[in-house]
Amino acid sequence: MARIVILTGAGISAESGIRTFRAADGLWEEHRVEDVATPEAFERDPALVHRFYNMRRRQLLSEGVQPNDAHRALARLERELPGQVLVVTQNIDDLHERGGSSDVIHMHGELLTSRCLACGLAVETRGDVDGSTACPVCGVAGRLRPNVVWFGEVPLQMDRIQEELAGCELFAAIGTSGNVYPAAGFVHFADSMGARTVELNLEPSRSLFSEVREGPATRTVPEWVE
Ligand code: BJW
Repeated sequence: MARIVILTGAGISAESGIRTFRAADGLWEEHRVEDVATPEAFERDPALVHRFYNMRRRQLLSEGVQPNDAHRALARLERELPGQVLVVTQNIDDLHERGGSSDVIHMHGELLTSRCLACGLAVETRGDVDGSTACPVCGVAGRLRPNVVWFGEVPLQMDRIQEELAGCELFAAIGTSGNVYPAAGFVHFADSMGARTVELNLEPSRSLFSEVREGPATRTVPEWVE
């Protein structure tokens, strides 16, 4: 069990060039994330939803998008305290792994895999997907969906997350607005189980944290880790 559980959100990747969801510029082609990140949206207009994730996958794989000092600082913390640091990320990018973290839970899924609705397997996806793309495992065409957790779906590895939150000494939330549950409720749960809680955010969420450090993640996270 980890002594330190760290929840990260879009804010930790913002300085790597990935847009957050709820900032003033958070709209994509005039759609709010709540309108494209649902099973109903995918049923209604799969081409639109594929376009959204294809655009984000291309951006993530572009040369300009690299892990930043905040991702690297968390990896350093894990190296210094082996087995005691767990990162639970809401992000679907792979910047924690590229930054050097190894114990990472992607509770909202991963952009670089798709799930085949015919065979049920998750398959690596680095190129564009559309309504006719065939599954590389079972060969069935047109049944791939982004391997991400949409509104109304159950986030991944919740049993382990709950266990780790119940047993941790310190819970930190970095760059997340606290708008989306169940992640938004982790601070209350960890606090009720006796953990110290700290928020690192550009614009703090006004949730109940015992400590708040305000500023960009590339400054606050390395300072906090030192
Ligand atoms: C910086 C920075 C810098 C910027 N440095 N910081 C009514 C009440 C309560 C709950 C519900 C309700 N109605 C429905 C629900 C449930 C629903 C929900 O929460 N809805 C809300 C809208 C109210 N939740 C769900 O449906 C979830 N499932 C669920 O609850 O299942 C039931 C269940 C749970 C548990 C056990 C069993 C059953 C699923 C939620 C899925 C969310 N999916 C998305 C999209 C998919 C992934 C993707 O495409 O990327 O996940 S939505 C989107 O929001 C994405 C993100 O992971 C998620 C969180 O966003 P995040 O990371 O907080 O980003 P922002 O943009 O909001 O904030 C950025 C922050 O960074 C800001 O604070 C900035 O200040 C900061 N910042 N620059 C530091 N440089």
